[in-house]
Amino acid sequence: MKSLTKIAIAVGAVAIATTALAQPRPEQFVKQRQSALALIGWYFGPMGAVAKGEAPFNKEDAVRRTTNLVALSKMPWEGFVAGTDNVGNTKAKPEIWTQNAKFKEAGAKMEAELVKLAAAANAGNEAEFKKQFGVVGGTCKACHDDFRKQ
Ligand code: ASC
Repeated sequence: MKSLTKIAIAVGAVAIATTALAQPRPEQFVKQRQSALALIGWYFGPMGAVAKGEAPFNKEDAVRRTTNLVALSKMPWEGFVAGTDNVGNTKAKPEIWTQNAKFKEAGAKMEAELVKLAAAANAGNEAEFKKQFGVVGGTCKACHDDFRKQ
């Protein structure tokens, strides 16, 4: 095979692969958002014991968790693409798309409150951290109440 032909085939293969990456299947969007939200629960949940005074405040752990959470909180939203409200085992309510501005606002609220939680952790401010944990939990709950099937 001529090398020019080989190059042409290689370029074509890369183009096909890129197209596949750019257009995930509906189930992959569901998996993306569920994975991000599961990780958010993983890093957030155990701090509840600290907020309740059942476990000691550990600055290093709080910083590690909230640093991860600030990054993770930006991720679920791109998985909520239109047409994925009835795919697989999703609990997404149709309101996510029919009231999309409200949904986006709820997500942005969680992101903003997590930034404040991370700031309290970085400052080693235990009292503020415990208070702000409750505020963040409230943003989780508010969005679940409105946009997640039980
Ligand atoms: C969590 C978790 C949620 C929220 C929610 C807050 O740790 O997994 O879904 O907090 O329970 O009300």
